[in-house]
Amino acid sequence: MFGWGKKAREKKEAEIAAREQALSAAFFPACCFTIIANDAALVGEALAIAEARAGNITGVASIETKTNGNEISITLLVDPQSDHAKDPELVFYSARAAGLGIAGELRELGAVSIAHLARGGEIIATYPINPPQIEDPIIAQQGLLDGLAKSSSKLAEGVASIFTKAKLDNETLDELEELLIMSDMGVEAASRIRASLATNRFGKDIDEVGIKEEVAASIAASLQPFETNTDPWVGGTSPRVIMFVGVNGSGKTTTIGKIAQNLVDNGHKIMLCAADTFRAAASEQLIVWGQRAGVPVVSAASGADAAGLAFDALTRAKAEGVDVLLVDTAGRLQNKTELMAELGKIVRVLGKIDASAPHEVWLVLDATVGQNALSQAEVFSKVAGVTGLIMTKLDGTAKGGVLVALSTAFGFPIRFIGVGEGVGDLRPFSAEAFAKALVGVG
Ligand SMILES: Nc1nc2c(ncn2[C@@H]2O[C@H](COP(=O)(O)OP(=O)(O)O)[C@@H](O)[C@H]2O)c(=O)[nH]1
Ligand SMILES: [Mg+2]
Repeated sequence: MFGWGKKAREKKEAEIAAREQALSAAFFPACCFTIIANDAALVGEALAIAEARAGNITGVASIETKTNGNEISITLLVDPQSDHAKDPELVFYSARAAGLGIAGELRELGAVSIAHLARGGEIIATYPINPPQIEDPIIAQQGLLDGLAKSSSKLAEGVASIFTKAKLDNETLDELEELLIMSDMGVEAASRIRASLATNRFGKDIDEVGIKEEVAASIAASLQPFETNTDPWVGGTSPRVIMFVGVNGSGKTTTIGKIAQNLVDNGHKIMLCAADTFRAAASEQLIVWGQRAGVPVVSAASGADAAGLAFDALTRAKAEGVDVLLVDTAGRLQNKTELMAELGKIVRVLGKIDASAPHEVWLVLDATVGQNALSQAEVFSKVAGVTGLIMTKLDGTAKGGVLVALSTAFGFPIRFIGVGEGVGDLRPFSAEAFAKALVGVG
């Protein structure tokens, strides 16, 4: 009796084991393309394009196709025994990138979206896929503003009004120190400059030009270590991926546009990625800059997954032999947690294609925010691993002195300064030129 019972149990266990094995050997879904043909007559053509592309995506072992009226769905299946089974998310991102190709070929025939699927086939999220728009370049307007001239005036005027005595005394030094602090340079740098001036000129004859030169030299010396001579566009793996971070309105998109044009003019092959998918206007603005420079812009509908888009862009950039990929990002500081998660995900996903990407993360800061730049630098350096600084809007009334405080506090190399809205209004950072302009000496 017991023997009979044991056999039945063994049989049942063997059945379960066989079913489990069959299940684990079965291909599982990673994602699903949904293609809506514009016209019932176009379904066959759209299906042929999509099937041919979908079958060639990395990690895809097989595809399942269904049509329902004008709607085609193509599910991409992964072999559980393959390496890709360990990272189905990667198959999804590769498929998203391939989806751009499908969307590009479908143009007149239909629209495509992609759903990210869990192993059991449930939909995790659905994203539209839009082919990048590449149109004829238009001539960019040159900025009319003349560089740093305005920004220097306040500090320059201040210095001129202080040094009215014949000899340098403590009272004059106090006033200078206060003026430097007021110009956002920070207490530490201001007292360092005061000390160097006291050492070199105390009790000696002073004249306005001489003092300005002394102050400028002292500022230049403190900024010198943050001037960088390394070429950020070459070296390491290709394409170089440079990500731009910073709060809304700091000048990221504009700076990317300026850099793109400069790189194109110098013979580099460039691609832009509009990973600020938060607002439609943000992508449109980058597309306009892309058109001016005549470079492709990888973009998506607003609300699309920024990390997925960055992945698509790098996949394309690699396939097309692009030298430099410039990635724009959103900067909603109001919700730091979400921002951190999004920027972190972009970095992680780019690293799936190239472990060293992004090669640079540049923090774009608006000079007109003064001391606030310090807290922005703190947040972004924590979130995104900043490798360099760009300060914009130094053509206005801004006290660019905060750059001195920033360098002292964070030690980031300073890459560029923005001195206007036009394409030509970007300068590589030079400690000496910056210091002289700030103080107003020629
Ligand atoms: N005057 C001046 N305006 C700038 C500069 N850089 C950017 N802007 C302007 O600042 C505004 C916000 O720039 P945008 O690139 O959209 O900032 P984002 O939100 O960080 O991408 C735009 O009106 C730009 O034209 C600059 O160096 N000087
Ligand atoms: Mg922007």
